[in-house]
Amino acid sequence: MNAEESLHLEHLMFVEEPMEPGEPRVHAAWLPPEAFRSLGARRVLVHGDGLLVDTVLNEVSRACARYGGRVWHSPSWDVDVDLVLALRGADELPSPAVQAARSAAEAALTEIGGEPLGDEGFLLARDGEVTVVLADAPAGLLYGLFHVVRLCAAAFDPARPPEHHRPALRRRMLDHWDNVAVHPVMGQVERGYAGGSIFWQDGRPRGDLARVREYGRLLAASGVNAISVNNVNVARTEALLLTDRLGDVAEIADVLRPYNIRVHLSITFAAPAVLGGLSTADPLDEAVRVWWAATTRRVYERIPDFGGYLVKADSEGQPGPFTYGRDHADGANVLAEALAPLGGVVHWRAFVYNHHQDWRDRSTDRARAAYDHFAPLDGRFRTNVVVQVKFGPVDFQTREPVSPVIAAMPATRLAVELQVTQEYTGQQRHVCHLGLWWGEVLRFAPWGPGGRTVADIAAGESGAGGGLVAVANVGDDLFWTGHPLAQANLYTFGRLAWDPRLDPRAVLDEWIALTFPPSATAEPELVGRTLHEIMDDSWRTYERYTAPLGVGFMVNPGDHYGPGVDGYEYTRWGTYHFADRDGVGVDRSRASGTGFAGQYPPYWAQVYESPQSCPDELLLFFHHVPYGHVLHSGSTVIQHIYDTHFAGVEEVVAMRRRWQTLNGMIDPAVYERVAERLDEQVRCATEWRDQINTYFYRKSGVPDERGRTIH
Ligand code: GCV
Repeated sequence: MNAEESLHLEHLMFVEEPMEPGEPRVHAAWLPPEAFRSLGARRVLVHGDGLLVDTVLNEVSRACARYGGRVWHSPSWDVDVDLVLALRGADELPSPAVQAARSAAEAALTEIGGEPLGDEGFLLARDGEVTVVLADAPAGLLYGLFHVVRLCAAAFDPARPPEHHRPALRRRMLDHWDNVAVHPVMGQVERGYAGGSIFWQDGRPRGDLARVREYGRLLAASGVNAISVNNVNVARTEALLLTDRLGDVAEIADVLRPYNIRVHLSITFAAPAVLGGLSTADPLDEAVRVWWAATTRRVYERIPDFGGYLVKADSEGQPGPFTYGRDHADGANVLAEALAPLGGVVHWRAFVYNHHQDWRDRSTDRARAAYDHFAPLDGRFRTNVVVQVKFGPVDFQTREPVSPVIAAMPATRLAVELQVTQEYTGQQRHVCHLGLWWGEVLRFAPWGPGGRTVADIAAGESGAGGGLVAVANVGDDLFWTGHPLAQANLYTFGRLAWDPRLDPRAVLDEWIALTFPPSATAEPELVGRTLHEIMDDSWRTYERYTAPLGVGFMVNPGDHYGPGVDGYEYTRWGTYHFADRDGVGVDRSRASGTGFAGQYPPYWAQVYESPQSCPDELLLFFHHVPYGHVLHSGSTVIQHIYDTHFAGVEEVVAMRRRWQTLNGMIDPAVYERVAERLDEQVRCATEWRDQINTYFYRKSGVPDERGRTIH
């Protein structure tokens, strides 16, 4: 590619102008101007009013200004158009042709079932030469617009049958573990791998609201509709966001509102004492109750559509109701009572365990903790409490079983929490596309095959469930996520939260087509194929060179990057693998272990109970077995460890080779950043392979049957 061509590509892939004068241009992620080409070249009528309709109008106007189309805002026009985006409740349209198309779309809706479109749903239908998007509410129009963008020319295909979309999950939320003040150990963003925070800097708002607005656009285009703006570990400065610094939160809410994103806040349970000057934060104390009610009212005076509170209580040193002899239901309910009349929710995290465990004590099992704490409280939470459960019982490991809490609280609204930020999956230095993994989790049926799934539980009856939440992976990095390919994890989270039945590979296709638009990419087919080859299986590749068979936490303590096989083995964190000269793994059976397997409904309790029926990929999570134990795959445990670690590194080397074939075909800045990171991935994967293989060879004394180098 010559200099002029590369300048041209950069122009198409970055947002039009630097967001602040003098700032470098930020990568446009999945909304480059070029992704709007098909829409922007058409005649578009937007029909309806309101803040979100204005957003739609602005998006369409921007696209049309760039690509030569035209836009009208009804009702005063009698025009011929290619696309109508209309609110159903809005008046008749003056143009007979356009009104006819709109009526035809109404008829199509009746034909495909006539279900209400709901607060966020939309219909897309064709009538003759016109594409019509109908919505009952402005948010539906916004999501309909981004659907048209995603479909590109296909949205205008005369043969396209009518389609009705509405989100399966009502709340689709990202939690930012962003600190306002830089934390001495965790920095500006806890577990952040993409630079600083887009919201906060050195104790103050970062002040770049244009960047926040751009973030809102990206989230809306993926389907996300809620964020929390500060870390669940709440220190003194962050606590003040609830009161003295509420204006800073309101500013963010104002900027995100046009994208249908509601803002939530992590609060400290000790707030009545640390902010309110009370002598206690006991949830059953009348003064505490009054304080929460008054404080919450003030929040809503400032932010009328405030989402609610997110709370990490009695967990890893955060204060909570245990201090006062109360339980989690007491704690959550006092906040819920304050929020209920104002339409807010409490997201109360179930990530509660003893982080001062004695490694000598084999009777305590961290995997059991969330269930032991929360399952007995089922039915005690107010209806505006959402208990937020990490998808696995331990802590976002590369492979864990699905948390048994998800099936244990039928009378409670549950949200399932995923981790987009790659704390344990390569920290955005490694390609690790998580869509496939999340798809597996969401489709898991806790009562056995064919039964309700994790996604069904998060959706709840008639959408009343707690939804899906994930820890965000963005920062002030030029590519948003450090590793440009990690943008796909963020996009995929939003899309799966909108519709958990989507095939993650198809979602990746969408992301590729938007981020590397065919019209701006040399050899788009080759680029798409290569990206699939690199990304599709990358989570499994990561698993291969790191954590075999469901064993977790063989990482360096503290930063959790790179191999540290015994890093957590003699610590207080409850994360052990128990490798000795004979075998490895944690016995969590009922018969001889910690009994964790018994926390599942009968089908899975039985499957996980015995090493014979336990799936290979979770064997060491549930059982301590000899190195010679034969897996269902036919390999022994020790040979599996060797084979997967050798294979994992080979796959990473192949990824790097594949990436090199894209040199000159895509935006050079993206190319270079990914190339750099792949070098690091090869280095780090090699280190993993050699340390893990050597460790287990030294423990077991069993040589590799293929005689490869183990140190
Ligand atoms: C925000 C893990 C992480 C912590 C994180 C915690 C949580 O333990 O390492 O950084 O704290 O999870 O989910 O609260």
